[in-house]
Amino acid sequence: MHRSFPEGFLWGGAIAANQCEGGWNKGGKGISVSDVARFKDPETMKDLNDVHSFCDITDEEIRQALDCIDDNQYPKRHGIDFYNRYKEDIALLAGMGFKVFRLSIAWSRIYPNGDDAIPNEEGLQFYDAVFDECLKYGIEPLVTMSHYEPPLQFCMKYNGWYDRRSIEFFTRYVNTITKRYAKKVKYWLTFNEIDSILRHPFMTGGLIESRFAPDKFEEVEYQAMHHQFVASALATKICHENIPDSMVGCMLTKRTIYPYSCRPVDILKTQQEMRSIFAFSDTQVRGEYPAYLLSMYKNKGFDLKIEPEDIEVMKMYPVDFVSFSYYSSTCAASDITNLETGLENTARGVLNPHLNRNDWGWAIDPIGLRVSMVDLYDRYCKPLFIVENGLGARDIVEPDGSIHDDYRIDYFKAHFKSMYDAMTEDGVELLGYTSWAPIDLISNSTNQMSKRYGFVYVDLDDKGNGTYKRIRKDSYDWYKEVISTNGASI
Ligand code: BGP
Repeated sequence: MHRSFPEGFLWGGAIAANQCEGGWNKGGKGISVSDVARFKDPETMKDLNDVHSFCDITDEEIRQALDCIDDNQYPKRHGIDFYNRYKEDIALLAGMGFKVFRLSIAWSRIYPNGDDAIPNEEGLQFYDAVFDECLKYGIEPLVTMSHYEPPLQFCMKYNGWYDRRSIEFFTRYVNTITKRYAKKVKYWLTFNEIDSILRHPFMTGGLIESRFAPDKFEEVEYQAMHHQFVASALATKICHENIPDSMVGCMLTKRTIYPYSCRPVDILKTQQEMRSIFAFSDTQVRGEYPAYLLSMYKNKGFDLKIEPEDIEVMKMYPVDFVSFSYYSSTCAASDITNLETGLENTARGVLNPHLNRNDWGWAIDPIGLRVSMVDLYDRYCKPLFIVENGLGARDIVEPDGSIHDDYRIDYFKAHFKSMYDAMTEDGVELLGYTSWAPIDLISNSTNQMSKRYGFVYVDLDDKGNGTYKRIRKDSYDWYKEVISTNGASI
C-alpha cells in the first residue's frame, strides 16, 4: 500500500478471559457459565429459525458439568493458562509492538456469585498485575466488562439477566472495576457481542431455556436484553464518573448480509435480518428503541417490563464509540428452499457462492468488512473500533518447529486494505484494530484448541495434551512489521 494508517492508530489484538485464563477455581474465582457450557456441533443446527439450540443447557446438564472433574471436557476451564503465564504472553505481544490489548475481566473473579456484597480482592489484584504488565510496555488495555462469563450462581439463583436485580449486581461490579482501574484503563466495552443474547442466551444472558415455557422464551430473551441495555447505559455513566477521560463502546457481532438476489423480496428480507444487529447499536448509540423494534414487541404481544426511568437512562448515557467483531458475511433470501446455508460466527445464513470459506465454513470476505464499516459509520457518525477479526485455521508445526501460516497473512492483508479504503475513500473514522486472537486460545463455538487464530502458537491439543509452550508463527514477524510501519508495509 505504501501509505500509512492515521497517526496514533491503535494496532493490537483481543482475547477473552473465559477462553484463555484457566484457573477457573483459583484465586477465589466463582464458577462462570463458560466453565460448564459446551457448544453442540453448530452443523447439527440446520434450521435457520432454530437460532440457539446448539448451546442451550439444562439444570441437569449443569449439575453433570459441576460433577465432572475432567477439565479437558470443559477446556475453557484451563484455557491456555494465561492466569499463570500472562507475563510471558504480554511480553510476546509487546514484541510485536502492540499499542492496544483487548481483554476481558471475568465478572466471577471479582464477584464470584454475581450478587456478593464485597469484591474478591485476589481477583482484583490479578487484573492490577495484568494491566501493570501491559502499561510497562506502553500497551493500552481495552477492557470488555462482560465476555461470555456471567457467574453461574447468578444464572441459577436469579435466572441471569431476566431478573431486574441483574442491573444492580452488574453496576456494582462496574463501579468496583472502574474505580479500581481508573488510572490504568481508558477504553471500555460493556457487553461482548451484545446481540448474541438471541443466539446463545445462556452464555450471554445466563438464561436456562428449559426453565421457561417454550412460547414465552423469546419474550424472556428480550426482557433480559432490555436489562442489559439499561445496565450498559448505567455502566457508561459510572465509567465516565469514575474515569473522566474514559471512552465506552458497544460491541456487536457485525456480519455483513447481502441480498441473495435483486428480487425485491430478498432485499426486504436482508433489511429485516440486518435489524437483528442494528437493533442493538441503534438503541445503544441513539439511546432509544428503534420504531421497528417497538412494532415487533407490539405485534408479538410482548409485555416487557420497561420502567420510565429506564428510557431516561438509556437516552442520557449512549456509548461513545461503536466496536464490533467481523469475521465473514452471509446472504439473505426470502425463500431458502434449495439454497445452501452455513455459519457466520454463531449465526446461520444463506451461503454466498462467490466466496471461499475457511475450514469451518465461514466465508472469507474482506470487502464485506468495508461494507460493514460504511454501514455503521454512515448510520451513526461515531468512531469505530474493530475489536475482533481473524482467521481460524488448523496450523501445522513443521519438524523444525516453524509454522508457515501465509493463509493468515493473506487474510489480514486483504482485510487491512479494506480498512484503509474505508478510512481514505469513505471517510470512516477508525480508532484501532485488535485481531482475534493474537495468541491461540480455546475457540468459543467449537470448544476446541485446534481452531487457531494466533500469531503465537500454543502447544496444546483438543484433548488437553501439550506443553503449553508458546511458538511464534510466520505471521508474528509480519504483523510486527505492519505495526512498526503503521500499515505502510502491507
Ligand atoms: C466471537 C467471540 C469470541 C471468539 C470469536 C471467534 O464471537 O466474541 O469469543 O471466540 O467469535 O469464534 P470461534 O472461537 O467460535 O471461532
